[in-house]
Amino acid sequence: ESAEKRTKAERMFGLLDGFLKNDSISLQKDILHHVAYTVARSPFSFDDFEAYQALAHSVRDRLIERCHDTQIYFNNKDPKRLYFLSLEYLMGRSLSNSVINLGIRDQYADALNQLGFEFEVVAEQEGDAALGNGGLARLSACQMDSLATLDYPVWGYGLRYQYGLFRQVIVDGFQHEQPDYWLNFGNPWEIERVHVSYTVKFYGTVKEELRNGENCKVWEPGEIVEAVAYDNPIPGYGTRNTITLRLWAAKPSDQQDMESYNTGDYINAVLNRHGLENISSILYPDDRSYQGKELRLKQQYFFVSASVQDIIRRFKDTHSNFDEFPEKVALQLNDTHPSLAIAEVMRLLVDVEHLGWDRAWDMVCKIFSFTTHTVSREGLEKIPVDLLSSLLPRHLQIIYDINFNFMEELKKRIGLDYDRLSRMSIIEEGAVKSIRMANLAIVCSHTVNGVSRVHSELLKTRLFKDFYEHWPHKFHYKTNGVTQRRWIVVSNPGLSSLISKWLGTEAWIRNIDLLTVLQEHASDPDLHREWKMVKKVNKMRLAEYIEAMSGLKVSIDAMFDVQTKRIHEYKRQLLNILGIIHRYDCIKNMDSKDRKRVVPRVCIIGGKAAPGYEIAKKIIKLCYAVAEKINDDSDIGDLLKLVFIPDYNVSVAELVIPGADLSQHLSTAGHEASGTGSMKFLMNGCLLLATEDGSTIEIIEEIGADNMFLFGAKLHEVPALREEGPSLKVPLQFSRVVRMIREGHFGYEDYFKSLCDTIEGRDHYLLGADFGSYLEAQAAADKVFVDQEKWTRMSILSTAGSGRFSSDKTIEDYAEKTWGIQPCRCPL
Ligand code: GP0
Repeated sequence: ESAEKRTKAERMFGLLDGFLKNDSISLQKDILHHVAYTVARSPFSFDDFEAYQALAHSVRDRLIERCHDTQIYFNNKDPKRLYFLSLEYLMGRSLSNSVINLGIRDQYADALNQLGFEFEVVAEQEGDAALGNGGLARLSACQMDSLATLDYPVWGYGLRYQYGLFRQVIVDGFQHEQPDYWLNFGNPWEIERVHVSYTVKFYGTVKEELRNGENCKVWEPGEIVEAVAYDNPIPGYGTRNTITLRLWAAKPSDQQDMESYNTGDYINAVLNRHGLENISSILYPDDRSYQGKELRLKQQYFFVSASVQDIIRRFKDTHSNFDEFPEKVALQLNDTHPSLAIAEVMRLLVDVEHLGWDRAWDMVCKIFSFTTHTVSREGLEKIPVDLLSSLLPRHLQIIYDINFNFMEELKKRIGLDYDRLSRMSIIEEGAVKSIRMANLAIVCSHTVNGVSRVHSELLKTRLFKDFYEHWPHKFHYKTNGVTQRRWIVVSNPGLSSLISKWLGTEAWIRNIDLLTVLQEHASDPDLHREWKMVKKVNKMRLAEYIEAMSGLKVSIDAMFDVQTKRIHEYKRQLLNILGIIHRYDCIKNMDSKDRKRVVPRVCIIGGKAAPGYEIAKKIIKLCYAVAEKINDDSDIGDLLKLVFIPDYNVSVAELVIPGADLSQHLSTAGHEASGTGSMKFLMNGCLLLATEDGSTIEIIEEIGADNMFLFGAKLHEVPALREEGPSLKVPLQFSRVVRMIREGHFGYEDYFKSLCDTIEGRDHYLLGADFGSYLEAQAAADKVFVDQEKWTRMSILSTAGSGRFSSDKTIEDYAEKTWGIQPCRCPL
């Protein structure tokens, strides 16, 4: 029989004629084939979007091929695998990134050319996959790219939201939110796996049953939903390895309530169940605020349960018992959002696999690790016990049991110190009894880390001090990073070829340490000339975008000064705007001789405000109001322009970052856990104007304080300044610009009143205290900009020193110290 099987396999292999070919002719044939049979258009007439679709499908075939080989290889080797659990991924576009990582961008560009299309134009047709909010979500995406490139055996898990992050539309300067129905035009980057599906249960009751003489808990659910897998291939660069990001979508299950179908009300029975798909429909747009919403909790559990079932199923495919489970499986919790996975693993091992509590607990303690991205106690997620008890009754019991054991263990160590016990408890008593998700994650993880060195220190000394004293060995530090494949090679092709030319190799794309070689050339006039040329081209591209979007013409000789990120009070976009008003006011009051000495600036601000965050929305409106005044003022001309770029997302970032001269990172010291935008600007040779906060502290160590513009109160100075409250002395210029807003210089004085009130009186984020040194740093930037040679040198040194902030570094660190995984490289 096996001989028969073998001949059959041989025959099929012969039919497939080996691997897909990547020469230009084969690619052209392939694209046309997809135009005709996938897009179903005439190969003699198709437009840019159809070309994109066909091209994407052609790339998809190649990704599938590699994905398949990678999985077969992993399955044969059976290495320890990492499972990365995150509720958010900001992938942006996939086309350019994929063909670059596959190493066939030029071949595709050539093939398209032969067919009468241009690669860049076709690539522009793709919409963003925005399944996340901000830094945390883009970090997951960068880390997936590094995990694939470094050949780690990994699966990413997440949710396939039907609506990604809202689109920001500005009407009369006010933010409006519109749904992002990104799947409307199809998604060639995912593979629907109709056979990979799991049932996920909600509500109901827990009963006790005697099974084989043992007391077992049996959860009888009140609602059942089906989770279906959608696999998104993530290709590594310079390797055949292509890993999978598996996203779950909710579908009604055919296992539930036969009865409701028998009542005769067939139509309503179907419609009611349709609502279940809503679980995976919307991404919550609030960056770091948790409102104890049931749907959000449902999303978390839905994604976690499907993922954990999938992980256990995969393990059982090749193992007959659980002995090796902790040696083969590592689970990474990206913030607390997926931490119900802990209770879910316990439930499956105890109630379904019947391993017994102690054995299951021992395994849980070996497999989980936890990254927190927040600095403040208010940023920590809590789940009301009432909510959990109705939605997931069995999980609540498990969490209570974990907490009971933990409290008993603690008492043995520290005695009856009730204050401390209640601070460390997973359960928070009080008006609303709730589960502290971070405490749950810390108790059950072997490793806990923050996202920069200073953040990790703050965890030990403030946020999780009690836990650090109890388990010092659990606390590690990691510094975030970003992938140079996306943030240099894809988004800044000019700089990318320039670097390769000067280093004489493209190896830096995999081995970022090589970037430091640029330091040797930092004063070379030839490099300066080419470096400035690249920046100029990128600024032209950005200027065209600004004009197309807003009608505003900007001069590319001006300094492009950029602050793009989510709008938050602590990130202090308001400080930037106050600085711009001050600059405007100064220019207005100058004589023509002094005006000649002003360094022209184009100030660019962009970012989304959470829909319910009123103050953040007012900041956006203020930006528009100020822009209207300045941009229309003929006294000012090209000396100062202000532009707000609407709907900032990954693809807009790819355009904005390479075109920036200066970038601003203004968080009040102690508030930005890490910050990753700064790393992208740094890689692209933008100079940073920044506070000493989060990862900036480590950037200073790499490139030196002389190569950036630093300002503001330091971490240790912040508490005393806050103490002073309304009696704090602030510069006259500060009061003057705030008065201009209050007095209606930019209109809408009633609307802006509450905004001004946040910075006068109790100025929690210390805009007044930092204003003076902010202006000094701005003046220093102007001064250097006039000296283009110095500026260019600093710019080169910024890129040259950015290597430590590659996510490749971060991932290697996690792999070795946290996850204990090894590369597993699929042969070419
Ligand atoms: C942190 F708590 N971050 C949160 C959150 O809810 N969302 C989010 O994006 C960010 C941090 O603020 C950060 O400092 C950090 O670099 C990023 O997570 C990734 O660790 C800057 O955005």
